[in-house]
Amino acid sequence: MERTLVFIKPDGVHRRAVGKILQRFEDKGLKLIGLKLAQLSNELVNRHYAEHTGKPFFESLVQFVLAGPVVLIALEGPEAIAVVRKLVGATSGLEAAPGTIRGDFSVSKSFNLIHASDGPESAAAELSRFFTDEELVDWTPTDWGWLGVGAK
Ligand code: 3AN
Repeated sequence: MERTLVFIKPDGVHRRAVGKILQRFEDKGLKLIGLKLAQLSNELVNRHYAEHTGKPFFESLVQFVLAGPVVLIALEGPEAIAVVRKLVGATSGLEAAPGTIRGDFSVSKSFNLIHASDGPESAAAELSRFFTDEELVDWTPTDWGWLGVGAK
């Protein structure tokens, strides 16, 4: 079982796509364990995108993510990190496959609606960057068994 961090970027919030995006994760069978709307701080966004510092798109990326609230989402499920990345699709909406979130909602490299952790280390770091331990809720969905979670 894995946990991963997703946030819907300001374009997704402004475009009123929050419900549709959350639905994709619920439909797949992932468990929602954390959810909140937040206006991120400049400091937090800079820390989050630190690996892109100095790249040509860095300043516009930071301004874009600061340009409205984001919806922070923590999810749990079998192989959740890779499963969520597949649901999200390739970075550019121009390249992302139809059926993925970016493939269905984006025609842009930068206005691509959503961030998702790309590995176990970033998932752990990002979950603790955006949620306190108390904000992550441990619970068992009643349909977990019917989704085959835990089955061989
Ligand atoms: P992903 O979000 O698919 O993991 P990263 O981590 O390579 O992609 O990039 C982080 C964010 O930086 C992307 N979600 C996108 O908003 C922005 N970005 C990445 N590459 C470009 C680019 N070539 N032009 C504009 N924005 C970009």
